[in-house]
Amino acid sequence: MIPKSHPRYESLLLREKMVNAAKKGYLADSAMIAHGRGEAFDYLIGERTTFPAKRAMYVAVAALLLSNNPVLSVNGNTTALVCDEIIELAQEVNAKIEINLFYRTDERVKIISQLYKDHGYKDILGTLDDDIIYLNDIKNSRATASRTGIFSADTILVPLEDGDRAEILKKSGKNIITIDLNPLSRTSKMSDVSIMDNIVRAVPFMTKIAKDLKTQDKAVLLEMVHEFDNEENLKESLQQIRLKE
Ligand code: PTJ
Repeated sequence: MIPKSHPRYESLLLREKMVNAAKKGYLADSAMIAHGRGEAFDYLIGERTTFPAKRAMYVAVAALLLSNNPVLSVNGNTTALVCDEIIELAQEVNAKIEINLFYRTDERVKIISQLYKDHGYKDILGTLDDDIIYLNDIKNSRATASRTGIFSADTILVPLEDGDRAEILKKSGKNIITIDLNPLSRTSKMSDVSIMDNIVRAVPFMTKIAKDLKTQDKAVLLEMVHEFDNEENLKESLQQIRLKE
């Protein structure tokens, strides 16, 4: 039991979520390392949502709302930290949720799909009985793409991953959004919209934005997307990293 008075209470709660997920058997062995990297970057931005991150979130939500078949891709870490919040966001922007794992095993897929079902989301994609296509250019387990999900999606949220998938999905004409505390990651650099924020702050904030943007004209959303410059926004994000008191 972590006392609320502990100065690192919020951060310790997240660690506890990760530990519990590991005990349930659905985290990758290296998930804690990835989480620790995230913690370090979060510390350096003052564990707050920065202005460039907010701007990116507005654009990301606009893009999701404009899409015909948006998909939120979830892995072990994302599920451990924001399972309920991802379900809420999916409902708000009318997106599908698909399991996509770098360290894919049948056992992990089974536990994660059951978890989403237990949390009230029945239509989870990327499961063992789904119609899965393996994307040729991705030479690891992240190649899985559900026929009705990632394979045919026009916009995909790929949070908490670093690798070649964003680039390959983008080359196939899809619009890619990431949430990644590391603005230097390959995925952040290759995505169309990169949100440098902790996923635990970003996803609920995006749901709030969606409630607001849903009432806007399509033309307004299109303008937001067209005006956004991810490279410029990432530069601004990098400037938020404080190396001095
Ligand atoms: O569940 P699997 O098998 O798909 O594996 C998941 C991990 C995360 C282990 C796998 O995708 C991996 O190894 O990822 P990387 O290459 O370590 O990239 C994870 C990225 O997420 C890093 O750039 C971290 O900075 C970032 N990150 C970690 N925790 C958070 C985060 N970004 C936002 N919020 C976080 N809480």
